[in-house]
Amino acid sequence: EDPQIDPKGYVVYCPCMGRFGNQADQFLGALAFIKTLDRTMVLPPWVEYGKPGSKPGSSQIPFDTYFKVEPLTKYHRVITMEVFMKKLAPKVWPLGQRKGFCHTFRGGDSCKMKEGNPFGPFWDNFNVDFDSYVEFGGGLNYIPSSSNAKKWNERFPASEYPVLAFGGAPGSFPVLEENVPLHQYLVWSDKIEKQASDFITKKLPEGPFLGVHMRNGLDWVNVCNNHVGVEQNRHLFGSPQCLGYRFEHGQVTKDMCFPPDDLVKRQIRRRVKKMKAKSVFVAADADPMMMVLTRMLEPIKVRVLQFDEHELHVELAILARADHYIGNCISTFSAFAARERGVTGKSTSFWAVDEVLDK
Ligand code: GFB
Repeated sequence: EDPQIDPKGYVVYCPCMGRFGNQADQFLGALAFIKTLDRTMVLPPWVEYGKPGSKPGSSQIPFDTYFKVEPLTKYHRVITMEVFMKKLAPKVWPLGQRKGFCHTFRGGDSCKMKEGNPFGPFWDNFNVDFDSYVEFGGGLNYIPSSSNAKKWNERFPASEYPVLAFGGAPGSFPVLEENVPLHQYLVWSDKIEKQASDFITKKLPEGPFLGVHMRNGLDWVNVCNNHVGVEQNRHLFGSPQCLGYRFEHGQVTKDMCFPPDDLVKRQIRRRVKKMKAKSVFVAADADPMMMVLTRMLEPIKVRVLQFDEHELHVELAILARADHYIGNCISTFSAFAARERGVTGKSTSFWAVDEVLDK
């Protein structure tokens, strides 16, 4: 059955900045903003880069590959981009009438929404070309407030502008404090959930398990070397999650960003003892320190495991279910699992800030 047309209009956008953790942070902001506009949110595919066997540039993975659509409808009206393009675009966003919106034109009268990667491949995936562009300028922004929404709707009424298309997510980065609880509407798809629970029941020994996330690849080393300690009271990616949005718990440190091996070992050992863990589940972008950790924990009969397929969504779903979790405060990837745990009141701490949030 074809979906009904929403007379209040739609918002579509490309999650064109960052990888999964960044896109998820901005997703929550976009969801909140689009709700204030009272338009239907078109759920964009996730943009992925450089997976083995995938096409060069970037790939667009349908939203519902990883998350259920239905729980989001409890918060607001949503539709996947695949369904929107197939069933509704021919009526509400026909060829010849596709306008792209941006804050400021980039040369002439264009938002250049298809220039470069992932921009071009994203819209091409849905055969979208923009016929004209609209500059919304200084008075309007993506803050999810009713006063801002009123200005948007006065300037761009749905009757005249049924679809607002943005070149990037209309949401803050990192996620605003008041939008963090929206994470409750992000529920893993059955496929991801099953892989996570199968791993937990089949691979992890019975008893409590500690989940840890390590961010130690080269890109990250560069972030920590070049951006930590540059300025006081400056957040770095996900850092509000442990420092507090107003730096209630201090400043970003090098150890928080890139904890030395000794610190990682100490923090894991202490936590394992405290919670009487039977196993430690490690997710890492680069080096999961398997040998070092196994050597340390084998004598006390604690197993160290990772998810061999190295599939980030399954790893996040496992981390979310751990009895305790240690994440990297700066990483928005770490933040995803921390938010999900927050929804169910599960405890989280962070490398080198264990003391602060050690509940
Ligand atoms: O998710 P993300 O935006 O979080 O980017 P950060 C990190 C990416 O690294 C993930 C991979 O999307 C994954 O592709 N990755 C990280 C992992 N940890 C794991 C893991 O445990 N398992 C697996 N399978 N993959 C920031 C970016 O990363 O890094 C910034 O958001 C910037 O935009 C900076 O690029 C260098 O916030 O951690």
